Amino acid sequence: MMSELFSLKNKRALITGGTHGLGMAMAKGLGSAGATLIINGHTEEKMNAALAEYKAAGFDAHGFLFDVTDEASVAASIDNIEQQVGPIDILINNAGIIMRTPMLEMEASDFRKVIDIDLVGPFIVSKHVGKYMINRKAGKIINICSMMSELGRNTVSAYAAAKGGLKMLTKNMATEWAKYNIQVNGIGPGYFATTQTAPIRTEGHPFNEFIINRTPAGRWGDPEDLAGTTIFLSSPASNFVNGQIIYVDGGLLATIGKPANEA
Ligand code: GCO
Repeated sequence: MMSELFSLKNKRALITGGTHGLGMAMAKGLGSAGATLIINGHTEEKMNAALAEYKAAGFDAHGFLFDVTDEASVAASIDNIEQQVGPIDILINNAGIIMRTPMLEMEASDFRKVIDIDLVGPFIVSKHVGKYMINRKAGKIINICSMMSELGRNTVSAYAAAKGGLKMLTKNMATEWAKYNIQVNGIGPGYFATTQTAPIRTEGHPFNEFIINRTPAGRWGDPEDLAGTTIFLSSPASNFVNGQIIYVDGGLLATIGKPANEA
């Protein structure tokens, strides 16, 4: 049945960094397909506000505060979730930060911090969720990659290195765990209208004009544009899809771009 192919009824989805932005948009998409939402965040205030928003929207949402880079905290939290809420069927490794600093001005400690959160974090969380999925011989893991998994850009060296690494970690996890009926894939969002891009998206900001011109769809992504791909990679519809990165980018990666004055 087509409807069952994309149904997440009776499934539980853990979304790291699910208190705002793209994480919240993807979580709401999974909730709309029937999933119970398990939201990770790292500040109580943001978590409480997010849970209120999810519940107001009619979603069954549970919140767990833990730092994705703290392996002891991750291990304990995943055990708690499995016991208190139930088996984690879907993991969305979304939590991440960006620092926009020219390389020569970037401290190695800051470079390491971005790598730690954006790449080592997904490794740690996947390890502790994955061991349960392996025991159950079923699971869906989606790593949130980026245009920077494929392209470089001035000032985002650490973020690009992390997101490029996350693309390859996705392929390696898919290789190791496909035999346990765990499908590991990635989503690469293009340029979306979120708080993370707000500083480079304001009206009249040169980057705002650049992205609108560089993206064939001629617009920034709306976080809701990610729901369909997230549901697809979390549902039975993708049971033979492994190690793929689906770019939801309005065509950005498909083109070399066009002159600013060309329609
Ligand atoms: C930037 C942006 C990008 C986007 C996204 C693109 O500074 O270039 O923040 O990193 O957020 O990652 O896929």
